[in-house]
Amino acid sequence: MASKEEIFEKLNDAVLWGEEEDAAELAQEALDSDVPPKEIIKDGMSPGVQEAGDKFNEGEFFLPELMLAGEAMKAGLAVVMPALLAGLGEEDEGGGTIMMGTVEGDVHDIGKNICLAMLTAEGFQTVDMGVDKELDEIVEAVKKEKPDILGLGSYMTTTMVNIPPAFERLHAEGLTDNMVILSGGVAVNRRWSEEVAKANGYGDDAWEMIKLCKEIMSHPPESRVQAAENFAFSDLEFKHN
Ligand code: B12
Repeated sequence: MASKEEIFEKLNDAVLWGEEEDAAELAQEALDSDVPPKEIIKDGMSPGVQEAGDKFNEGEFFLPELMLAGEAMKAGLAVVMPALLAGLGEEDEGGGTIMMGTVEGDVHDIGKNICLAMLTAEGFQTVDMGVDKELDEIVEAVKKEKPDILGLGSYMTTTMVNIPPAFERLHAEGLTDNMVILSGGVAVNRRWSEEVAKANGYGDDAWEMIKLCKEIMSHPPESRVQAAENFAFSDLEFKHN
């Protein structure tokens, strides 16, 4: 039987080279070998899609290759997600509603979907706002769902500029009194989230987002913003990352 490392090497390669069927089969092989779903996503597939992005950046990959890598990642995730969600309720109950969406002009959704699935698996109520969301759509969704936490994602330097106006608008409409606002995605970082977007928090990946959301929801509503900012921006371990 192949070792976990061998499966991960092949699985990351399958994602990188856009081999959908192989990605699904190898994800299943990892599950059958009792590798935890979270680990498969984090170490078995995410490095592969990341490398596809690097190759695209370096001019070695073009859009078709990028699309195939995205599809292969989705094929692998489709196999792993049911197992991830089957663990629902076994973890600590976090409680609270978390809504996530991708800002206008941006259709990347794999990272957001991983965050939402992992948060669901941790016992949070989750709402997927979708991708390419304009300001009005974000405001309407917040008014309708009244989440405890809103996470906006941007995955391109051309769309990150749409996060600050969204937060400003939500403030102006009085919608942030009982809601914590987070920013994330590969285009943004901690310092930008704090200083430019004026978010209450940031998460490098789904795992950090879960920790942050648990911390937020362990506080009463009136102290959640402060709790988020302390956790995301004051911790020396994370600062200026
Ligand atoms: C797959 C992919 C695509 C797929 C998307 C498929 C899909 N349904 O999502 C397709 C082929 C459609 C695509 C299209 C494009 N892409 Co693209 N794409 C990627 C790629 C390779 C991977 C993205 C991904 O899924 N990563 C894996 C996930 C797991 O990671 P993640 O998104 O970072 O998410 C994690 C964390 O960030 C965090 N997180 C995510 N969201 C949030 C939100 C909150 C609130 C928090 C707290 C945390 C958090 O948790 C997640 C899980 O741990 C990236 C490269 C990269 N390094 O990311 C380029 C990349 C994002 N794309 C890029 C580009 C340029 C494009 C195109 C413009 C290409 C073109 N010429 O048409 C188009 C734009 C389409 C559009 N309008 O949005 C560039 C952006 C460069 C820039 N300007 O910043 C990148 C960085 C590639 C590169 N290195 O150049 N892309």
